[in-house]
Amino acid sequence: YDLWLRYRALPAAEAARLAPHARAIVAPATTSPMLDAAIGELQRGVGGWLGTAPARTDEVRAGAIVLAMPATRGATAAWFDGLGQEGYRVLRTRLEGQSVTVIAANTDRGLLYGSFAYLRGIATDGAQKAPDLRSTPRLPLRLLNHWDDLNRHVERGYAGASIWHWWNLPDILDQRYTDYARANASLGINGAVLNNVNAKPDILTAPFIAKAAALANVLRPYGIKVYLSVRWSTPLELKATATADPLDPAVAAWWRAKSDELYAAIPDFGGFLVKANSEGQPGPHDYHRSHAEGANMLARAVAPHGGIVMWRAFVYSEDKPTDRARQAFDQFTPLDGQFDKNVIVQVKNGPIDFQPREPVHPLFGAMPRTPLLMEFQITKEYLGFSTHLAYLGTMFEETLRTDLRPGIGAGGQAATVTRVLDGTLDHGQATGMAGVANIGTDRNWSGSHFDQANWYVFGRLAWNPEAGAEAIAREWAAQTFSRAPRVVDTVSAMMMASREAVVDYMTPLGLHHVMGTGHHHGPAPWVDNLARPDWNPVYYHRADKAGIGFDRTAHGKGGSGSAGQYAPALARLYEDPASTPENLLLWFHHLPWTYTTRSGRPLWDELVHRYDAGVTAVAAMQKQWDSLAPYIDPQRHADTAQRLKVQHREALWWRDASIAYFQSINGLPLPAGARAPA
Ligand code: GCW
Repeated sequence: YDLWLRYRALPAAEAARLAPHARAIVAPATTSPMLDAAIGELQRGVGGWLGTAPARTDEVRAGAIVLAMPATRGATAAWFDGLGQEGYRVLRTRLEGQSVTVIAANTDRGLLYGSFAYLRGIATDGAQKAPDLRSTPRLPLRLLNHWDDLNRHVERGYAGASIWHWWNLPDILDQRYTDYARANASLGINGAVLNNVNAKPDILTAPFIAKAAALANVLRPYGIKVYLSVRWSTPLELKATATADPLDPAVAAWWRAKSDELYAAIPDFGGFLVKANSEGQPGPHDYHRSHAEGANMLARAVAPHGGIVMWRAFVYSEDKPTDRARQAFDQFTPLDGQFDKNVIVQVKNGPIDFQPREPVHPLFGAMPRTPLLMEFQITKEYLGFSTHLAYLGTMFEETLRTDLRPGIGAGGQAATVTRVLDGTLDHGQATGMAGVANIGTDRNWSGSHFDQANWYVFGRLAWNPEAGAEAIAREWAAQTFSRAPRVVDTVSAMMMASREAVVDYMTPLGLHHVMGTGHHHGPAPWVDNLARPDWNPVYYHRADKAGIGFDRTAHGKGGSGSAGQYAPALARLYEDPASTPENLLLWFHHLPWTYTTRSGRPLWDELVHRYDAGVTAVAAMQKQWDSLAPYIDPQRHADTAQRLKVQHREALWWRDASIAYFQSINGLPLPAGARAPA
């Protein structure tokens, strides 16, 4: 339950190092809820480690932790240089003649983040070095998207029910809300969309606004703004208007009045998230209006209050059977430049749907006049739910570091996806990242202990997209399990290899969308009887007697052309199998089973080899985890071991079912040396 904020009693030697430097907390006299939250956390942390919490005082004394703002007596101006509104500096120094630890920031929000950074530093190094930290966030919007329904079901949730207890709100405030806010603040997450993008009109009725306002009150001291997902047709369904046409004045007036009502209840309300004309959701297309016309109408309703609209680009047509991977690009690029200033288009990391591996979404880098927000999925809809161990840090990092214009930046800075988000590539406006949360009422919050790491790494990368998945895995492991080098090395090694293992046993070489229909757990590459062709796995792998893969090139026979949606330098790579990264080979190409892969093996043999490698990697994780039994508490050790056992069984299932199915199509024998199906 404590996540990475465990604060257990320190071993004597470490406590002896920390105690002389954490004797009291000196804070600015003017107090605020955020400052109180920072002080409360420092007391909780140091109190947990040392047995007694340092008292708050306004007098600088030796060994104190001083929360300093520019007006603090004796403060050095240089501490605050370049910290902006959210950054912090932590250092050991002298103040008024006393040796102290300073946490410096321009704002109480910066002090809150600095306090958590100070605590993280001690939790990861055992108070060995004097703290010396400085950080500012690279992206302003660091958001969780909850796909939580108002009946507490969580869409694609694998960690219990929704933590939002809608029928007890607004009067009864669960302690979990505060602990949720603390965990997010420790990462710098500063916004939460409370409800599912498949939204219900009810969320905008007075009772639910009161409930959301009560949550906003709990989250505010931790620097977290509340946002809501809204259903396009809300005024129509609430029978307040006769249409939901965005150009109808009555519709616009309804949204304006609704926004005023929201801001009266939640003065710092963040804005709306919208899924429109996607998977059956209503939207402006129902009235022959564009996404831009729809988004702008809503944007104008919240603009007077400083609110934003996050308009999702997750769309694929119901009636035009073109390659699903190209449809968002086709629909949205013509709208570049048509969105109001306070609209941000929210784009999933890849063009299909949160697969274990996808190429980057072609909209990144293709909307130079529109700010784009990254949407990652923290909950593992397509990666084995909360049963399979898969650390997503490597996947997020792969997307963020993708060079959208390879070769072009030679000599300069690469055109990475991160630079689309921080605004330095094109349009100049920094946006951020949204993560579809994996949080629920399970005692461990995320379904499994290791899934806590995916919440953690999302938050840390949203703060600094260049932080490095491995460094983040190590600091998470140290805070969550133990600082013992053996534990940190082994746990982080498991994590770093884990996502590739999933790719290997589920969707090697660029295969995708071959999971069981609807629930998306387990293999089902054979399914071809669903209502829409683009829901069927066979549509995506296209295996036949001669070969396998989806031809997305421009020139190939029947190629869908989606490779050509990338900037020319990247498109060129993807157009040719020889230059396509092998891990995306079958995403972009339909190739004969005999095609020679980089290992020298024919494609069929390579595929079988990868399935095998995935299973072997899971067995290796089991061994690594077993070796840690002496270092990890029995409850968490056993829970993880059980999940790894299921993962191993299901990896075998994936391998054997996939191989058997593809053999039924190609009639090829198992390559020499491959393991016979278990
Ligand atoms: O990933 C898919 C899911 C749907 C989800 C949709 C979306 C909220 O299977 O459950 O709906 O994407 O992102 O809108």
